[in-house]
Amino acid sequence: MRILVLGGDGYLGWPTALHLSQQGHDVGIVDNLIRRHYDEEMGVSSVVPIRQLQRRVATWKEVSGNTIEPFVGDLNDHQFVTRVLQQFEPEAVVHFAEQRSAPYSMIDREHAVYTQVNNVVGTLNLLYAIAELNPAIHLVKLGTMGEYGAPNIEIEEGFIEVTHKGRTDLLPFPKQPASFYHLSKVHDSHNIMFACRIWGLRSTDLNQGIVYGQHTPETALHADLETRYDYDAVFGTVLNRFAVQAAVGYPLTVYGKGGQTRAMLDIHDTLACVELTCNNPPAEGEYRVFNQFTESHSVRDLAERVAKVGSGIAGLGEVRIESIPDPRVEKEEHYYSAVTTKLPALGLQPHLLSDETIAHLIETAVKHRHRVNVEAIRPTVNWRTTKSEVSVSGGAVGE
Ligand code: NAD
Ligand code: USQ
Repeated sequence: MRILVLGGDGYLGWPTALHLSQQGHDVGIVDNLIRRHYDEEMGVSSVVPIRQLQRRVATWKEVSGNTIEPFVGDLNDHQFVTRVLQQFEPEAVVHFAEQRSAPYSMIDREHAVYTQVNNVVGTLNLLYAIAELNPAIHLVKLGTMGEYGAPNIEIEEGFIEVTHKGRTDLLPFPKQPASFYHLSKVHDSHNIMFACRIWGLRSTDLNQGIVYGQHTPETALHADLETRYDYDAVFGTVLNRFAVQAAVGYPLTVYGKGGQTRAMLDIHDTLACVELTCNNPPAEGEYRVFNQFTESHSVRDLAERVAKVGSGIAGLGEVRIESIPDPRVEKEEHYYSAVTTKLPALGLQPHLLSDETIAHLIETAVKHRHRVNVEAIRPTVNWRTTKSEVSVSGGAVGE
């Protein structure tokens, strides 16, 4: 299949592109490299050094014999989007290319506006280009479990049957997102569903949980193929952050009571879910939602797992946990249960969180711990204010 991976220079897009290429698909990458500039803006960088896109692609050709075609440009530039689709002629477009940090979107007005414009307009440009050039293209869109929030009822897979005043309908599951970033995903979902309805497009919205892990079979083949590993308070996600904190002797930063429970998955399963989805496209006009996660954990449980594993690693000493005031506005103790049946039905074999995976993450961070800026660990973005002070110096766009 010819598959275009948008956001293919990012944490998930790069290993997904490698995986699809390794499986024999013809892969192209689109990215405007903005993620590397957020690092400069925030004064941080990935714990594991990442190479420039051209070098990554050249090394992949040397290692695998496969070509990945890179297109550098912005999805907000609709002429660029049209040109790339015309040139590459994809059968599937996997869309990872958005600003994906909740704290980044909550820094101030400018960052909220940037996030929503970047994400919503980029996706709209893509929908128009697909409708005009080839409506048969399968749009595989990365959404997020956070679109649903944490309701006090079970979260269904995209839709819920509602009976109201004696009448019944299947309706989109209610959305209660917890940041302007998560809201951008909700807006995207509505736009995609509408485009499928009016133009007969076909799309799968992958409502993905929080991803953890850094190695995949393909990234492990060469140091130039490594993907990002973020630990800072703006772009680091919770389990990856805890692993780096354990590696540098920083007490694990549990926000508030730590009862926040989230759907999660190993990075290996992200790659498998995307491939299964590409291989099983929806019908013309169909808009599907798959809940893409394999397990749920509370933040406190994750911290306890990391502390236990970290404390057993020679040279790290006892890993401590610290409860710090929650910089976000969110429920700190709540019911959480979500359905996921569609990806397992297509054959997903989950990699559940193991002590080995946690140890591997910590050991990877130990190897590169000289690169960690401990100042970047403490959260600086506060949901309760309209303007937060964040670090603005240093950082590297890639090595
Ligand atoms: P990332 O920031 O590492 O990668 C996103 C990539 O998209 C970056 O390389 C960036 O330069 C590029 N990009 C952003 N805006 C663009 C634009 N306008 N034009 C072209 N390129 C653009 O993020 P990630 O962690 O790899 O996440 C990828 C996707 O998966 C995101 O949509 C995110 O919302 C979703 N997701 C991520 C996680 C997670 O835990 N990382 C969980 C659920 C969903
Ligand atoms: N948290 C802590 N301590 C930390 C960091 C986070 O307690 O040091 C808590 C947060 O308060 C939150 C939870 O952990 O309750 C998850 O935070 P996160 O930063 O790991 O994840 P989130 O902001 O939800 O965003 C990440 C990705 C985003 C993706 C989302 C999936 O950055 O792109 O959409 O996970 S989901 O959570 O399902 O929406």
